[in-house]
Amino acid sequence: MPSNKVAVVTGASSGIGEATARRLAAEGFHVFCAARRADRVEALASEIGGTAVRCDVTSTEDVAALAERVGERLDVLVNNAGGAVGSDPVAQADPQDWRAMYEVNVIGVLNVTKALLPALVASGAGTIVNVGSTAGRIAYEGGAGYTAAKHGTQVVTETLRLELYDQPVRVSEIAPGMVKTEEFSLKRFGGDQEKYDAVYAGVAEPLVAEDIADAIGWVVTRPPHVNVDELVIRPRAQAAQHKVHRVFD
Ligand code: 8X3
Repeated sequence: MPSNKVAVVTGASSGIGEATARRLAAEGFHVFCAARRADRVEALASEIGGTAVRCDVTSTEDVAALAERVGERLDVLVNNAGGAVGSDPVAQADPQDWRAMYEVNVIGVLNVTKALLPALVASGAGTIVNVGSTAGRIAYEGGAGYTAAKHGTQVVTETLRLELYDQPVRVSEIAPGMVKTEEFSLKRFGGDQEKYDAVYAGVAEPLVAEDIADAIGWVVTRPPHVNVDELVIRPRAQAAQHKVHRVFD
């Protein structure tokens, strides 16, 4: 179990980010829990003995303040903040939705990585884990804005690994498929509960946030010479994006 190690998790106010912050704290990390919603990360940080930082990853000022709080040394960065906005086909899609998705899923990763890279290098064995998606591997109807953004997350991750090949920093991507969290699909569908329910309908066991946190915990606790490039993780019921086993009584 690592000791005196420090991690940053963005988007830590709920879902995969929150579960990852808990998991890394259980692994012995001091976790900086970063998110826009200060009240939620404050509650989480006090529970796990971490530090809460109010941070919108699309704001360079917020990210600079995060880097300032973290200081000179950082062991693990989990770029988890991200998400989907809307599910319109290309013919009807709103460019504002697409810009918002690119901002958080790609520019957000850029902002936070740039700001924290010196501290990761200074640790002598840093790890960056970017939370991508199976949406960064495939295409599906109504998903172009999100899949384009998550393909971006994937390519940025790959590029970073090439650029840091001679640095003491590992770069990994976790690409989850169907994960049932309280907010992801609800936000995507603008709070439409029926559409949210339809995503998971008849799927007895979708992944949960803890399943992804478990994978991230494993990736970052491998010996420093082991770089897990990428993990694609789906529930057993989802053989492929469109191939989901649903059972209705
Ligand atoms: C979430 C996976 O299937 O909603 O990143 O695109 S999916």
